[in-house]
Amino acid sequence: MGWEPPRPSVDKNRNRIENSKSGEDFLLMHRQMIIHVNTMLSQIQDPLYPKVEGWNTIPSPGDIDYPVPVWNTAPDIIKERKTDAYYDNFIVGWENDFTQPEFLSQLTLGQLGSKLEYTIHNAMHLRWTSDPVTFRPSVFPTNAETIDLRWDDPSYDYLADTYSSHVNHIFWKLHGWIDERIGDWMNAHEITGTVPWSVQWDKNMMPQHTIIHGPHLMARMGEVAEEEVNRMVRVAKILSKVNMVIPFSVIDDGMT
Ligand SMILES: [Cu+2]
Repeated sequence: MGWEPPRPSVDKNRNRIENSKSGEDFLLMHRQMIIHVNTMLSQIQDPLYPKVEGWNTIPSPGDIDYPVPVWNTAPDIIKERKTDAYYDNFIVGWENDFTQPEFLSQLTLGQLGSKLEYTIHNAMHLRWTSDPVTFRPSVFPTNAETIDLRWDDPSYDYLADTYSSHVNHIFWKLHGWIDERIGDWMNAHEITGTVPWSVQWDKNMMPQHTIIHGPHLMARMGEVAEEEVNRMVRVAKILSKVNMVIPFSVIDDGMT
């Protein structure tokens, strides 16, 4: 659909590139997502969910509100991150570092984003994921239109798949926590005012006034289904090739 990071976060051997600006991309893209969602939430006006609120502290083992989902047959990398030992040996130390002015003052914003992404962030995604039961076949990004619509059902909210993780409510808890680290970093560097980004991330962002209510969308999908979806895909493909944001009138029409 044209979403593409402006620079890679890892090299061809999957080693992290900490001194590129990809760490800023990580932080800024997710901050834009949170702003976008908060705009939608303010229009929906659900008193039970007025805005995204991240974890203040990362839930410890045995937390009643955010238990670690049990998944006995999980791949080893996920199983390991779900253990109490992993929390004690890794998460506690990371959480401590990433909230410490002394640690944060040694890092550029890009280094902070890169370190966060590949340590505590990835671990939280895997730790709080549930068993998806069936796995979405991996599709090369340029063939995005071949992804079956069944994976768009909100019940597919696998936290370890970038296609669906944002549908899972835990996504907003953990990314809210990540987002707060930007403020900690600014305090550590005694920077006030706006965040000194050296990157931009607005090429393919949907306009902020766009809003789709779930039930309306579902009803509408039933009516116009394939033709409209195909048209949206074509529009998105064109948008990906131009360096500007065009109001997404196809979605706006009748669905807001
Ligand atoms: Cu994430």
